[in-house]
Amino acid sequence: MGADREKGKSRKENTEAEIALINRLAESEHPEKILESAQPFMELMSRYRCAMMEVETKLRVLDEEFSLTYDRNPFETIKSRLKRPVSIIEKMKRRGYPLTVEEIEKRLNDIAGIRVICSFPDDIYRLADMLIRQDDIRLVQKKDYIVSPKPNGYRSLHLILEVPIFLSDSKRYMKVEVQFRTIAMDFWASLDHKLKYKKDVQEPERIAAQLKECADIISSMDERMQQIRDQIETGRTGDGRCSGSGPMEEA
Ligand code: 0O2
Repeated sequence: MGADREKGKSRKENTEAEIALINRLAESEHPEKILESAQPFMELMSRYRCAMMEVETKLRVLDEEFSLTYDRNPFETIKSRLKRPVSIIEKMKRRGYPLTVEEIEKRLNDIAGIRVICSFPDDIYRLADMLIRQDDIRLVQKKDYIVSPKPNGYRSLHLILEVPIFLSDSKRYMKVEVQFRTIAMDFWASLDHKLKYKKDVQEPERIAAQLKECADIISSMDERMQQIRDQIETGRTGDGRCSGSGPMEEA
């Protein structure tokens, strides 16, 4: 009974603290500084960091095994990042969601982000499939911008995954966004990103049109490079026939 009263009291104090925090955030010129110092927010970010480490380790384990099976590494690099508090606040505000730790966790899929850069498009799908098939991973969403590129030419495979993290007294599923791209797609996306964030660009429409053209070139180049790699690995000719005689089996 006394414990219940205590629990009720601390819940009330939590709510009051949350309201006070939201008010301070709304009034402050640097809300990210306040959010950074808030304990529940810090705990949330720490859980995302753990989830990111989990997925990154899974990818590195797959890399190890893949390189033995296929005699090459499925990816060139992995980059991990936690979304900055200021970007979290901006995205929540832009979408009109309340600024609470619970809402942040519920609404945003990309706080923990991993970018996997592969050499060839088929390695992207092979790696993504191997990851999704793991029985502790839940696939929340798959956006295939390689099969269906964005109108500006953006191409990547995006997965939203949930991965369990084991804390001292509980197990929590946390969301991690994994973006898979080829080196060429990544090269394109970084230039496109500059266009998005640079304010004083002259003739942005013309630049966007040039970027779209480059995206198409990159797409056929990725395909061509993959075909050449297949020819090197299997001894096929460029027109899809084996370099030896006899009928050709389909890839
Ligand atoms: P940053 O700075 O890279 O983090 P959702 O997150 O699922 O609620 P959203 O944001 O529409 O909805 O998801 P989507 O379309 O999957 O895109 C998320 C991320 O993909 C972006 O994150 C970019 O990293 C990347 N992306 C998507 N479209 C483009 C594009 O046209 N060009 C480039 N360069 N990157 C793109 P952020 O938060 O926008 O940016």
